[in-house]
Amino acid sequence: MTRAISPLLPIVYSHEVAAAKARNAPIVALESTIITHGMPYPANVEMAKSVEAIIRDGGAVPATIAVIEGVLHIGLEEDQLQKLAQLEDVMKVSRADLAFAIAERRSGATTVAATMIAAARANIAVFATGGIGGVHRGAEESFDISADLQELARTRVIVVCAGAKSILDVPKTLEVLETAGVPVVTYDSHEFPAFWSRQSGLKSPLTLESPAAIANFQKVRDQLGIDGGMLIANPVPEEHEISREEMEIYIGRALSSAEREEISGKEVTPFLLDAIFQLTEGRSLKTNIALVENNARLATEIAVAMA
Ligand code: PSU
Ligand code: MN
Repeated sequence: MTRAISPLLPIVYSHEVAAAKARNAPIVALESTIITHGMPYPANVEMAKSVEAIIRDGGAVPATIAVIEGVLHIGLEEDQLQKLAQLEDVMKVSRADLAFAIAERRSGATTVAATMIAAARANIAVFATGGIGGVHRGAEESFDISADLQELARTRVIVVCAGAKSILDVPKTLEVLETAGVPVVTYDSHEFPAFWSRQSGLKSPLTLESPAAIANFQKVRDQLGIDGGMLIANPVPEEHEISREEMEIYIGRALSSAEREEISGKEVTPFLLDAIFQLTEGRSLKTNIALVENNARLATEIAVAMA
């Protein structure tokens, strides 16, 4: 149930996104939490710029989404992107707090869930990111399940990711997606990927082998009147992957420090990512950047195929 955007909502399109909308050109949405909470400066802004360039090269227009001083931005100008990447106290904004950030004139970086809401309101059908949030290990105690999963169930956006990070409980994450009726499609592989690694040991619920097939699948969902999003899992390119066995060691250590330091709620994901960055001496970050770039490429091909 998408309500029309109120003309009073403070929303601003970047110049290139406004032009793309006017000529009905393909657009790919991008989140901003990955910039502010997922990677250190200046690697974060370099990643954001290279991902935008990849989307332009593929014949679509990038729309990085963020809230800046209470205004919802669909697409950022370069100076805005530079500034956002260096902000210290930017909120991490999900479904629960997107409206809060706007109402209170705050600046907020959008998670997968909040980016999907904004993209759907702006009629953008495809969104590229790194990894989605999911069911955390130990969720049976902590109840820590990302709002990203519910958003995938309700909001019609195709989210291209590299699978679920193995800091999560990946089998439980797939179970919740199945319960919510979210198609999980792995691109060109029968195994669901685990972000830094191509392998998770889990079979992918669905597999498709071309952007055209993904676009066609979405078309049939639309014809059936099935709303909600879908998740495309795109395995990290082999030359950039860190094996599952090796990652397990770092993840175990990162999870122990999180427990020791009593990290909870929204801080969990950024804390673990940073701990793993330290433990791998920066290799995890290189892999993270490579997989986001790879996802931007595929998302662009899907957006072009849908146009
Ligand atoms: N995975 C990453 N980097 C990130 C995130 C996930 O590798 O920055 C962010 C995304 O924005 C995702 C959010 O939507 O973390 C999930 O957070 P939570 O588990 O608190 O919902
Ligand atoms: Mn959480």
